[in-house]
Amino acid sequence: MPLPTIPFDVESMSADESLRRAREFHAHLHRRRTVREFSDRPIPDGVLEECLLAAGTAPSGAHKQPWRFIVVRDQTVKSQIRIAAEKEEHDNYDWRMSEAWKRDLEPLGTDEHKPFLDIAPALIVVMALKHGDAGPEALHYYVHESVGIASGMLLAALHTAGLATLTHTPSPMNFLQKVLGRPPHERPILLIPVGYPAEHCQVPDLHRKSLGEIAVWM
Ligand code: IYR
Repeated sequence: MPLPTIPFDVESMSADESLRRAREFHAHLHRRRTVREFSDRPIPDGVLEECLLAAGTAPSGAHKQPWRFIVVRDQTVKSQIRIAAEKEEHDNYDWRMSEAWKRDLEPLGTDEHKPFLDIAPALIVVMALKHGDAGPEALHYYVHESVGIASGMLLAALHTAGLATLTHTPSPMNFLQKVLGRPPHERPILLIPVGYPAEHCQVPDLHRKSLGEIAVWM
């Protein structure tokens, strides 16, 4: 049975206004950077809640909303995550990653040490739900695509609220399920430390691809 419908509440604007907003949004997102040095300054009440609700507006396959966001603020749990992540990352940097991969990471200056997992006031673990909470019969569709879109919207929302993020991907990530005591149909996809950058935080001088490189017009 199709759902009842409601009028679509689109914001109408002039061509000038449209261009102005598009430019402003681009400039705003262009300032987002992955930050690896965090301060322990707390996040104001309510901000994470709103950003998660914003992420939850993402489109998803058959509107199944196949995501769950685990927000870790407890210092003991954060430390457990750091210890487990550093163990995996030690193996990654030691023997799991190819020489070419490590060369590609060199400009970013990453290594197996992850102090930000202790220091950032919150870690958001993005979970993909393989199926619904009701069981394997509650099918989900396009789970990775849906969760990827929601994660992008979450990063944009957090940036808009003046927060810094790090899209961290310790691999393999199954230790998170165990540390967090989550059920097997929740698969960790991303670990996002959130907070404020450390004083004098530096980021690599990256360059983003030009429009000519990222878009093809037909
Ligand atoms: N997960 C490792 C390695 C790593 C991989 C990629 I691809 C990056 O863009 C950055 C790091 C780590 O977090 O150190």
